[in-house]
Amino acid sequence: MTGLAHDYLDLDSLLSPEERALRERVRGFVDERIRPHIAAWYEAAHFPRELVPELGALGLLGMHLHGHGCPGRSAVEYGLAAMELEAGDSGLRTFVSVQGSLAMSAIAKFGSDDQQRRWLPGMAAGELIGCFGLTEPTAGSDPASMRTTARRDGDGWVLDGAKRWIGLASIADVAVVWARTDDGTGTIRGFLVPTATDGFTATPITGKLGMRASIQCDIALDGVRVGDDALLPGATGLTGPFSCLNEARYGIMWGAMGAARDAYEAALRYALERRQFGVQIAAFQLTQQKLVDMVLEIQKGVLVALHTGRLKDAGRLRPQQISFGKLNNVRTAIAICREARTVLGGNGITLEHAPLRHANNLEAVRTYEGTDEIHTLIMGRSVTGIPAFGGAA
Ligand code: TGC
Ligand code: FAD
Repeated sequence: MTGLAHDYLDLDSLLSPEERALRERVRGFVDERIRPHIAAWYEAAHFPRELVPELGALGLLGMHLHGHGCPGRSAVEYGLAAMELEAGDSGLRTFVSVQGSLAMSAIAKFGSDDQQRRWLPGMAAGELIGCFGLTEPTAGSDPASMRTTARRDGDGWVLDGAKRWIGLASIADVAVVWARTDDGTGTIRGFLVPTATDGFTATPITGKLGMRASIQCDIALDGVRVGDDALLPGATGLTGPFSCLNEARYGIMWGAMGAARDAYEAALRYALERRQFGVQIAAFQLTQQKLVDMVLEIQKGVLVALHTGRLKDAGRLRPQQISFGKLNNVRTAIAICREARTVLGGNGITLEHAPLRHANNLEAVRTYEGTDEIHTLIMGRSVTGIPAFGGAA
């Protein structure tokens, strides 16, 4: 292994000392608290809930939000943290993403002062957990077709419907639920539903072939009665939830490169040790081509993420530009992880090595927060001016 093996173009030189220091802190946490246990957690389909307060203490929950106990770090720092966490496992990055970018973002962007005071400090500390319910059994890529309703009832609201694939719901204290109101226009609004409310049930989805060290649930909303103080006052229409998706999609473009880097490094280490036909397999031209292709794509993907982060920190990032990084980096990361698995031969099929675990996780990552197809169509609409989502688009 040479000096160029880990950062070929010296992209580190594009980071400030503070950014590098934060990255090293998260990397150290992943090495110490996640790496030694992740294979066992993954096999047992176990989410290590005990890490949640530690993630809070590290300042990783709602880390780019300001006020109410949130750390107020930059978008680039958030991205670097996401990259390190996902080098450990996508399940841990997705926890931080759902808690910080989705649930906390919704409260920070659209909540009242009272709502922010009630929920954000505890969520930033990891004492309270939030989830974000947009997707439904029959409304995935097309949230505009959601059927969950919010009916005015005296001073409050009654929610009825179902949500599917909702991260953390069974361990959450509060659910951000998006529902169609009966105000005559059917406008979509967001509600902060304490999960202990009668009629709210979350059931973990089992049998997953990826994202096993994390929790996703079916939610049933059966006459869930909440007060008017549960309504997020600042969000009207789909722009509300979509603005939160922007935050999560941004983090994902960094995270995917973390998984890819970890898979590449596993392949490189193995190729330098493993011998066949009397030589290290790293001495085969075909193996070197695989490793070099990985280096090319990881470095390009990190550059895309870093540039996107700098645009975000400058307040110049447009949602359509986030689709570039989400689509490119996740698609690329899956290809890298699968190629890395081939370098490991049969041993790569086991949980002893990370690449196939990462690839399986990334199947979920490429699906949530907008599938490859949806981000292609968002970019296609931006390039041509023509929506091609089908239906009434
Ligand atoms: P469309 O007509 O395009 O837009 C409706 C309104 O929303 C506005 N808007 C946005 N605002 C902010 N950010 C964005 N990215 C926005 N995209 C659209 C838009 O301007 C419009 O506003 P207004 O005022 O004119 O009404 O909406 P559409 O219904 O045609 O949908 C377009 C499409 C397909 C792009 C959208 O539905 C979509 O993105 N679908 C994908 C769904 C998705 O990503 N779901 C994610 C669920 S959460 C999750 O997966 C968590 S994973 C865990 C983790 O993050 O780790
Ligand atoms: P569908 O929308 O049914 O898509 C099926 C296929 O059809 C896909 O290939 C899709 O790209 C394609 N397709 C759909 N529309 C078009 C089109 N117009 N043109 C071309 N192709 C199209 N949701 C939440 O709200 N909160 C969460 O916390 C959350 N966490 C998740 C965690 C995991 C692990 C997973 C797997 C999902 C999670 N989701 C969450 C849901 C996720 O956002 C949806 O799975 C995703 O939006 C896709 O919806 P769908 O699964 O219903 O697929």
